Amino acid sequence: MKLFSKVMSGAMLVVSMGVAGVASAKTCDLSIEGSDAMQFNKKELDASGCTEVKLTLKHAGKLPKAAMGHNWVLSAAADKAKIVDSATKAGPAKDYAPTAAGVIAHTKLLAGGESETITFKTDKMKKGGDYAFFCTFPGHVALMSGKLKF
Ligand SMILES: [Cu+2]
Repeated sequence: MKLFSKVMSGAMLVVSMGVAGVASAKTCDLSIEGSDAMQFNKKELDASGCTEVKLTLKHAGKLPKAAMGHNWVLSAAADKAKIVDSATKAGPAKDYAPTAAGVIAHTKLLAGGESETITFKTDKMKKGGDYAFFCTFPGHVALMSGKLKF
């Protein structure tokens, strides 16, 4: 009887884990704005438990891209510096695109009044990992940087 109940509880555990795996597929809508004052309106975004993220970046300002362009780039915090460096090297002709390895997702560079929505999967991200989002327009990362909880 004891063995039977052990087998049964083991089987039920497997079944409930399978159900949880299906039930946990979740797309999350996140949004953030950049401003003419070189700021994001959020310091933290929460993607905990999201298998897919739909992120909208809105440039709420009015300035042109060449003066105050903003993008939204996501990476492990440890990769941030080299990604910002790669974007600076890409230069204005390539809209300071973040080209280094380690970019998990990114929008294009937006001018005032523009917005873009991107969708990305989180399957390669680690729960509890240290993830950063930032803008790679030269000089912006110091102010335009935040944490993505996962
Ligand atoms: Cu910016």
